[in-house]
Amino acid sequence: MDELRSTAGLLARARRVVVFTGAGISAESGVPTFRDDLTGLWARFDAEQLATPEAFHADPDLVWGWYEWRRARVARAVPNAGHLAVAAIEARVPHVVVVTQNVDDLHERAGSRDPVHLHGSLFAPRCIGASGHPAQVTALADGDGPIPPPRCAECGWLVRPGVVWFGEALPEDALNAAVHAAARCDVLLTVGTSGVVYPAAEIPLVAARAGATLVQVNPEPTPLDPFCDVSLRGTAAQVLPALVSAAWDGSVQTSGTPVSAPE
Ligand code: BJW
Repeated sequence: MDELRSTAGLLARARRVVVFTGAGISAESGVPTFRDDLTGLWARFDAEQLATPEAFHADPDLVWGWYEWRRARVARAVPNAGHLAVAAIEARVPHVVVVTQNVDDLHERAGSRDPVHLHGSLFAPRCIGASGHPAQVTALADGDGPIPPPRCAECGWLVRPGVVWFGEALPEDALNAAVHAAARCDVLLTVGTSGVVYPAAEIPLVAARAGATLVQVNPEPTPLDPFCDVSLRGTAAQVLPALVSAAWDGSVQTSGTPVSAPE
C-alpha cells in the first residue's frame, strides 16, 4: 500500500511518462497473453512457431486462420479498467506516450490518443509483395481452423497479417518514437509484459539508463525486475485504477519538487 501511494505521488508529479504495455494488459479483456497455452483447435500449436514468416510460407491457411480467429476474438473484446486507467493518465500528465507490443486495438478504444504499436496490428493486413502495401480485407472471418488468406486486389500476391513476426524488423518510425520517448521520460510504467522479446524489451532499459524511475505492474516476476525501482504485484485492471485514484483523487501528496524532465 505504501509502495502504491509513493508511486502514485511520483506519477502525479511527473511531466513525461511512458506507458509500455504487453499482452497482460489485455488479459482481463479475455484476450489470451502470447505465452498462455493455446486452446481449442489451436492447443497443439506453439504461438512462437506460428508467429514466423517460415510458418506462413509453409502453411498460409493455418497461420491466416489463427490470426483471423484472434482478430475476431479481439473485435468482440472490450477495453478493461487497466486500458481506461492508461487513458486517464494521458488525460492528467502533460506528456504521455503509450508504447504497446500488443497487436489489438484496446488502447485506442479506451481513449488513448496515438499508441505506438511496436509489433503491428491485427487490423492492418498487407500484401506479401516487396512493397508490403496495406491490403483491404473486408470480411471478418470467424472460423476456428485454417482459412486461405485472400489475394491482394492490386497485385494478386497473398495477403498476410500486418504484424511483426520473429526475425522481422520492427517498424522504424515506431521503434524510433519509443526510444525517443523512453530516453526523455521521468517515469516509465511497464505493464503486463514478460520482457523477453527484443528489441521491445530494451525500451524500459533505455529509460532506466537515462535516469527515469521504472515502475512495473505484473502479477508475476519478470526479467525486468532487477531494473525496476518499484514492482507492483497485481493485475493491470486492479493496480492501474488504484494508482490513478491514489495519484489524483487527493489521497496522496501531489505537490513538492517535480520529477526532473529534460526538455
Ligand atoms: C498480466 C496479467 C494481468 C498476465 N495484468 N499482467 C536479443 C536477444 C535474444 C533474442 C533476440 C535479441 N534481439 C532479437 C532477438 C530475436 C527475437 C527475440 O526477441 N526472441 C526472444 C523470444 C528470445 N526478436 C525478433 O525476432 C524481433 N525482430 C528482430 O530482432 O529483427 C532483427 C532484424 C533487424 C533488421 C532487419 C531484419 C531483422 C521481432 C520480434 C517480434 C515479436 N512479435 C510477437 C508476435 C506479434 C504478432 C502476434 O501477436 O502474433 O509479438 S512475439 C510476442 O511476444 C508478441 C508480443 O508483443 C511479444 C511480447 O510478449 P508480451 O506482450 O510480453 O506477452 P507474454 O505473453 O510474453 O507475457 C505476458 C505477461 O503479462 C506475463 O509477464 C504475465 O505475468 C503478465 N500478465 N496477466 C498484468 N491481468
